[in-house]
Amino acid sequence: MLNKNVETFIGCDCEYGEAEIVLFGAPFDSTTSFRPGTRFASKAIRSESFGLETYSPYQNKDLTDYRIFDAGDLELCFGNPEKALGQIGELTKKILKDEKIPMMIGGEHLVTLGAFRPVFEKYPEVHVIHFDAHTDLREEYLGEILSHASVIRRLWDLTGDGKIFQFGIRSGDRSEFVWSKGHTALQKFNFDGLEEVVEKLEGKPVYFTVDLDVMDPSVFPGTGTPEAGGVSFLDLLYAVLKVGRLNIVGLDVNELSPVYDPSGASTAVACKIIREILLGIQK
Ligand SMILES: [Mn+2]
Repeated sequence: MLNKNVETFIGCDCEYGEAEIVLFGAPFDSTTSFRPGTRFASKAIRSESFGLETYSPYQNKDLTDYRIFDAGDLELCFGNPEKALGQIGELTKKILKDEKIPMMIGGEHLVTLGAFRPVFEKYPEVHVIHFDAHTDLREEYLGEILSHASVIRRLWDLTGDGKIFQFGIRSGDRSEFVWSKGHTALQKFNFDGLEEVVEKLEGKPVYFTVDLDVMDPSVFPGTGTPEAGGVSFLDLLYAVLKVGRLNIVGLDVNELSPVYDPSGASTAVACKIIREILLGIQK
């Protein structure tokens, strides 16, 4: 029998109606401050995912045992962040309405705001776990409040104090670190304290956002704003597995820039983390 040429992330080929998780790409990088290119990430990730096995020896689970639908990429409006965020929000809203978990592949980190708005609408008590090298807490960046450098601050506008838990952070303006005190829980450099946060948030709805630049540039150089002093692949993997125990109601992985990945290794790292996240959130 012949099949249509439709490329999905490896092992994510169930029908929409049956899916528990819906994967989609948000190829948007209009507010990237340093080196753009994340708009190419979701396509590269789908294509390179076929270099992976569907089976994870870390978790003894296989993607083919689960119901994951890959909706492909949104066609987003470049140059108009609010419009693009609206498009992301509409799709996320539909997925949530159908009682499925949206998992978005960015794109630059601003796309998180688009997916988070309808998640917050559905779960006003939602908490956020944020892995990143950067605080992303600026009130505005170069006069723009919608920026990949201010995305977590925009999430805070919605959630208020005490709901956002940041890990791996090692870069930001001094004022962002000062501001974070009392507003977010910010763990510098690593995942210390994650276990306690996971215990505290057990059973509560959680949105999980992973900026892949949380990893060290020696592991993951293919990103727009590389930041030395990051975590290893295994650090991130074990952290992801801890977060996977929670009631994840929406999530995203962002900031791979294939343009800066001539060896393909960063894309391979991104694919593997996505596989482990998809398997890790299965109960
Ligand atoms: Mn970052």
